[in-house]
Amino acid sequence: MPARIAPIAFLLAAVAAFATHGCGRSRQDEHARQIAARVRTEFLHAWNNYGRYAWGHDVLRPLSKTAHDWYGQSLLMTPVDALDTLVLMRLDAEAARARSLIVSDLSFDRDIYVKNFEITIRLLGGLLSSYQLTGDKRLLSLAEDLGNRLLPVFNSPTGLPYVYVNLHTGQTRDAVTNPAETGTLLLEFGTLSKLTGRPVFYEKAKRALVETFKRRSPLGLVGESINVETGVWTSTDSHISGGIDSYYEYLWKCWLLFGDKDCRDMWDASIPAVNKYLPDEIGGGLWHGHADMQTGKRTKTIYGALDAFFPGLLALSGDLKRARRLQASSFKMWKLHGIEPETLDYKTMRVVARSYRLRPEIVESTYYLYHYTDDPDYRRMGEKMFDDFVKYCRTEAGYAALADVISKQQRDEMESFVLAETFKYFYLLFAPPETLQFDKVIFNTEAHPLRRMW
Ligand code: DMJ
Repeated sequence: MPARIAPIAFLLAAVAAFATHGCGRSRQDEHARQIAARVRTEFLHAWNNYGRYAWGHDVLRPLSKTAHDWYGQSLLMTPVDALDTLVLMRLDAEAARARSLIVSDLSFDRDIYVKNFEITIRLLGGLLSSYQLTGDKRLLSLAEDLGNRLLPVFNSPTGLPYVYVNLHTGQTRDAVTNPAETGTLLLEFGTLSKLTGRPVFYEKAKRALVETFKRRSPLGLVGESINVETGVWTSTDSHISGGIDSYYEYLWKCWLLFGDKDCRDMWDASIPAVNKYLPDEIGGGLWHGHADMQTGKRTKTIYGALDAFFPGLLALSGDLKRARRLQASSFKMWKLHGIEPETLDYKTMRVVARSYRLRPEIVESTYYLYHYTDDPDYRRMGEKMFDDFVKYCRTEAGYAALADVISKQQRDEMESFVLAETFKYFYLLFAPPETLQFDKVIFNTEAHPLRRMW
């Protein structure tokens, strides 16, 4: 090729490649929009059936088409958990109806013992994020009233919260808890402090997080259960699964949301131990198992639906290499029976706990990984998961958990997190990025986006 023609040919080839890539990209985006629309339709199917059979109650039971209230009287668990998803999906009429139900019917002055952790992540988190999205001050007043009623949980000798508190009397009960329940409060309580100008919420929740961290072992690991009166561990099993999971999540996210350096220091002091003692390399794949917090010895080779949040957290904290590898294992777990089990022995690849509770964690991680890598494989992964989710869990009246991922037998359960989290993360994975500006928010552990403003 003559020397003068070479640059022109190169330029033309580059333009053609760019056009093909651009074309491919817009086809992919168009496909993604179609899936986002399907997710929205399916979300609406679940929401409308909640409305038809369980309006005003905590949750819908999708097989019997009945309602269930966690504590015998309703705290509007589903509407509060679902409201910000309704807003993000631009389901404006439904959001307005949910909001008016909440402001007219929700009262926390009730003589019932509630679980502090669940009420904080679902209701306090839901009210705060919906307040920030809508500007409706009544939602903030409800959040503050709830925050006041939850505060007595911290009145233990250690400052670690009791498990239950009576919303009317302030009495507490159940001293044996775990790091997830003691350490997954600061995003919500801290946000409440910032929005009300009352530091007490931040201080109490932060102390609980610090007191948990202070009790880590010399290796840097925390255990699975702890007594809030003595501060002594009652189980030394360490892992990233249920009971510990979101403790790590909040160490990092509280640094991001509040710029609280103590949180970053606690994360920095904790994550090397997690990366050292929990990972297992099996057949070229990376898994995370259990180890004893004192000795670091492997105790179980179990991984499950709850552990699957960890790739997302790794990605958020900048460890994309590990995040990608662990996500590949989560997806392998999903594909084993066409939908993920609650737990799996990754050494034998046998299912240990057979249920699928419509959990969001694997979808959440897929969303984070797609955001950070822009790799279309993560959308393909998400599409496969969404297809399976619809295929096995859709019912005439909503979405039902599976009692058994092998037989695909359904169970009469649709937790509020299905609408708060599972559908929201599916939607955000495929929706245009301007639906929610990722870098402007931090999701609490129930997928309620809290605005980064401090
Ligand atoms: C949710 O309530 C939260 O994500 C919590 O952190 C863990 N479990 C469920 C969803 O699986």
